[in-house]
Amino acid sequence: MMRGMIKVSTVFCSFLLALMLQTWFSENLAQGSESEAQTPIEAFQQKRFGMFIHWGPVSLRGTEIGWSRGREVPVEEYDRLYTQFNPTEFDAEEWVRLANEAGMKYLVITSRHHDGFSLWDTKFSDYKITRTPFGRDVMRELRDACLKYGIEFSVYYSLCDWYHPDYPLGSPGGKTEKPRSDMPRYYEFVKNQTREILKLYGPLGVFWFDGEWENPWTREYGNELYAYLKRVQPDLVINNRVSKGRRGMAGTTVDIDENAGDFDTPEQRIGTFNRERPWETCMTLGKQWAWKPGEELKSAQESLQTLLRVAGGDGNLLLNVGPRPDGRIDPGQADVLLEMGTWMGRYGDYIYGTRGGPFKPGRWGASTCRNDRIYLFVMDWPRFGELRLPRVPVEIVSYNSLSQAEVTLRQDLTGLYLSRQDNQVREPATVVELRVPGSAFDIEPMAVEEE
Ligand code: JFZ
Repeated sequence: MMRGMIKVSTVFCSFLLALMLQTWFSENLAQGSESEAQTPIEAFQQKRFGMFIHWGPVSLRGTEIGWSRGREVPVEEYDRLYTQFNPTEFDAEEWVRLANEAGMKYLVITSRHHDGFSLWDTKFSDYKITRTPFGRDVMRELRDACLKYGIEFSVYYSLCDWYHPDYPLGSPGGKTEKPRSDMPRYYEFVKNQTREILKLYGPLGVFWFDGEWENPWTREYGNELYAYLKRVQPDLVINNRVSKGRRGMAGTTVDIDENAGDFDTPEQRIGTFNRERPWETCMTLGKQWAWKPGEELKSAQESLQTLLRVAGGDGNLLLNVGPRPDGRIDPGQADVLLEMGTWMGRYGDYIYGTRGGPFKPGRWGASTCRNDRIYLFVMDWPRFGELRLPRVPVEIVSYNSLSQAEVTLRQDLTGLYLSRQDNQVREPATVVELRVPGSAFDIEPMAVEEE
């Protein structure tokens, strides 16, 4: 039966009543199973969309954080930038309001990147934000703003440090060796700083580690740090870059039983469909993580389609902004996020708290599901005729278009066929809701054949 009932008989009425009762039970009883988070990692997954922030004194030069030290910017000059760093326009609430208006549910700030500069008032280093002309504890202000606006505060922390004398490797890019390093003492520094962050600014949502790929950092250090921090904050979520399992930019985890980490971290790409292992794509709006003047940015439509394909793969999207040296987020970056937020304000409910699938993402689009609903996000209609989706082993009870586009769905033994009444393209997607009997999540995920 598709939308609208054509004729009604007594038998059909009783069937309809039974179906309505089943739907009511499936909606209410299943509610707890899919929309209330049972564990910290499930709560993380349900957020689906977060703001990444890469910021530091390097924004004065507009070059890449960490990586430009000893390349575009001589080491001595890079390390003196903090003496001029005075972002007087910084307003933590403005940043957090932007995240909120974009539809982002968590925020990850670079507390200390590969350049060793700390964005908080750490007692374990003098190379920090409170020793700049600005003098304020940025992380304290961001955390407080996140609490005020209901955005979960999380922290990026680099395990490599090309500035710190005890860390064996230096700039450019870890390609040099320091004369008198002391890795055991550096590891104690890392434990002290990470514990300090949890004590001063916790509880955190996520400790987002990075910089683990270099030789001085070992699996033993990573696995011990993971266990240590989980003892300090048991419900903390930690990514797979704390240990040595992360496989390059793909961000998946090798030897998952040997390498600590709660989720995979594909970078600058949409991760592969995976419901068994939590994952999060991190991505820049331009090409550079830290602010770069005049950089070309991805559009809101492209970024939304990335979010839909990531959520459709059962992943999260951590989308990055690089604030300016004066403390403001570039209006160009803010505009993209605000345009995303307008769409998310209307359709976000079909992304937050859903699971990916059952139709796997592709050029065609993506799908999410929750309880007895499947949400289709059609991004690429066939030039002629209908969009064919694989056959599902249940009868679609009803469907309706959640966008303005008028769509028609028919089902037969060969699959689901979706057509639209007009050729109007709806950016970033035409959204269609399907209702199925029972749990949509239980439908076996299927790939969609692309033309
Ligand atoms: C890392 C950082 O280097 C980068 O600056 C940014 O913070 C990003 C989120 O994380 O990027 C890397 C580093 C190493 C690899 C991939 C991405 N690697 O070894 O494949």
